[in-house]
Amino acid sequence: MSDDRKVNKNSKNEQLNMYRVDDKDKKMTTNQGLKVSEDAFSLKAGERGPTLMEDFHFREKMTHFDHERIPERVVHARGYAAHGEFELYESMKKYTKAKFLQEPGSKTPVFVRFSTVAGSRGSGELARDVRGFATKFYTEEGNYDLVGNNMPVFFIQDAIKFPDLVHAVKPEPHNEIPQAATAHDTFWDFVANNQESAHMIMWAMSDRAIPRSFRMMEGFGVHTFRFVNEEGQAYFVKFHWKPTLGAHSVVWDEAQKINGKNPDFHRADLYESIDNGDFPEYELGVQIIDEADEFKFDFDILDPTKIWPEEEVPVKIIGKMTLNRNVDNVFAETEQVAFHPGSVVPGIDFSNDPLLQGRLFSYTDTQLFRLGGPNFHELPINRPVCPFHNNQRDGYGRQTINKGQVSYHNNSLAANTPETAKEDEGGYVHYQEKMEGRKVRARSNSFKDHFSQAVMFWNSMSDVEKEHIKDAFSFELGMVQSKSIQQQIVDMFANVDLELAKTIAGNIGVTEPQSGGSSITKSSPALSQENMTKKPNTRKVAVLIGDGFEEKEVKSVLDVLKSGGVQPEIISEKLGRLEGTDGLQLEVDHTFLTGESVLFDAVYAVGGANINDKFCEDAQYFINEAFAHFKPIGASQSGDKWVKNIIDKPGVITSNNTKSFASTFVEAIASHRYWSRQVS
Ligand code: HDE
Repeated sequence: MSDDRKVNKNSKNEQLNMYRVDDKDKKMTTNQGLKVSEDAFSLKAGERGPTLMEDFHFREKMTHFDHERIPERVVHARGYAAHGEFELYESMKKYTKAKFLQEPGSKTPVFVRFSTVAGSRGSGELARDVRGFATKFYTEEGNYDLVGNNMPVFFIQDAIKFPDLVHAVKPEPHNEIPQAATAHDTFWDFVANNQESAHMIMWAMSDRAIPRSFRMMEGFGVHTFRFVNEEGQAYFVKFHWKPTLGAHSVVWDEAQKINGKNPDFHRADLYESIDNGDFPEYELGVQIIDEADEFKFDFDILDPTKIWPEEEVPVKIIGKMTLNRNVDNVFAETEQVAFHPGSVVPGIDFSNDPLLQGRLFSYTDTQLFRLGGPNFHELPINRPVCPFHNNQRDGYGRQTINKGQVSYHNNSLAANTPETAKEDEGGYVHYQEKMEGRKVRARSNSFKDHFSQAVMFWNSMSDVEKEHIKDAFSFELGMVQSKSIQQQIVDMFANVDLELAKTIAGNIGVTEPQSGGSSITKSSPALSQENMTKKPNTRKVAVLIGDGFEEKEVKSVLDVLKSGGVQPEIISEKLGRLEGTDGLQLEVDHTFLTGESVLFDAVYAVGGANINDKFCEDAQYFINEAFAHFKPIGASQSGDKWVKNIIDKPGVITSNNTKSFASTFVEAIASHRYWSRQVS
């Protein structure tokens, strides 16, 4: 039998090349290949007469346009994606026979799509929401999809509730309000009536729901999966992505403003970073539990509303994914990509998590509708890099031209081929888990503790993260109309922390719960973003600068910023060039109209000898807003007039009062935010 499954490292890109078309410098043709002589005037009966049916070019152009849209994803509609590669650090041979996890140094092409969940395709990207983090590994054994989120737990424990959850979170059906938001009655009504959501709600109310960048968020497979090794031995496994830049967030006021100023903020950040060669990187981590230890924990390891605390089950880092290539065409790749948690390779298997089990049905079903038939695996972005052979035939949009007479199994006309593969030939064999039980519509008692880990999450937050959670609840419930729902939620979260519940009750004007709280003191430091890597790399600094700037000082600061990996962008009253004291010219990137403070990580206030009052006003506004969002602010000698009132506050640095100003400023930028302005 021929072995046509050998693939090379760049095969996905090479495969895509077969489909890439560059229309530049070409003659225009119809879809039948006929050269077109006129594209601006339809064919008419006389110059002022009616358009003729005969105009096949007009009809083809218009018909194609009329059919350009496909249904958006029912959830995760707003997304953005990039290509990259995964490199293995350490062999996982002991735990799994998956080929792409065997050889240290081996590389596998990947495609990753990030998304928000609730909003429609055109919604703002800074919504308070979960982020999808879906990865397709194009392995030589077929596609493996790790379809995860940026939060490690989920709202519900059984997939049968998913349509209810999604109906509740989507805009309310009678008026289609609000878009991309959980801050409304039906969502919170669902929460109050489905207390299993408590842990996930704590995550959704935390800073994790408003990430600074797709490049700065963790990813989680959420469910418990199985690794199976060559000997047939199985382990429970959870997957983690850890961004090398650390996980960071914006503040809520900023998120809302960014949605107005630049609703494409996250996609632009990803696109530009890859374009600039600042490739986003995420390390892959696995938590592994021996089968024998399945019942050793104080939670059920199959419950998707529970994490395995990293302090109890360490995350083993096994490789790194680098996103290094933007898509060529968003529709063809990002929109048409079809993920499925059931796309696995030998060595990776499922657990009985009832949420996962339901997903295994839903994803194919949704693709059939969204991509218009059963041949979506033939779309260039979805094709595995290894060949595929079976007896499936026909259907809308079929591209493969299957040769021969036989399209059934078993057969003798084609010597019973395509033939099934034995396990030692790479055939996928489901893990032979021993099963027993009665058919019941029920949930295990071991899934019924809904609050212990919500409390652990709360215990693990820093003071400022707790403040943000209180504010988030107060905002969300402040938008809810029903007093009864507000009260039910406050009472529900009294089970997590009494003071949290009382604060929310006070803010939204409902009765403070008198009892509640928890005796659980367990915490998991790994859950706080405050404890994560902080780096200056790729942070954007707004340089507020005008004509006649102090050249020597500015140039040396900009050099240090750049060598620290920081990206300064020049902001002034008008576009064009600015001139320094000794003739140095700087090109302006944005005016105060297009370059708002919420779009930057820090500000460097410079000014110049020839600025006007308007510049001063705009700069002051810019700096005040950055200060209110806890951002580092650096001021040059001439810029220090704008920081007079805040000069003694944390994270405000001037070249007048700091010796090694530039490097101190870079450190300040690395620290992300100066929360002590809020809590002190
Ligand atoms: Fe999904 N989910 N989901 N989901 N999900 C979809 O598939 C579904 C769940 C996730 O960028 C849909 O192609 C059910 C958990 C991501 O294309 C749909 C349940 C997690 C994406 C679907 C869940 C996810 C989706 C909509 C409850 C994290 C976007 C369009 C059991 C582990 C993938 C589509 C992309 C998309 C169903 C719960 C992640 C309808 C039934 C838990 C990242 O099939």
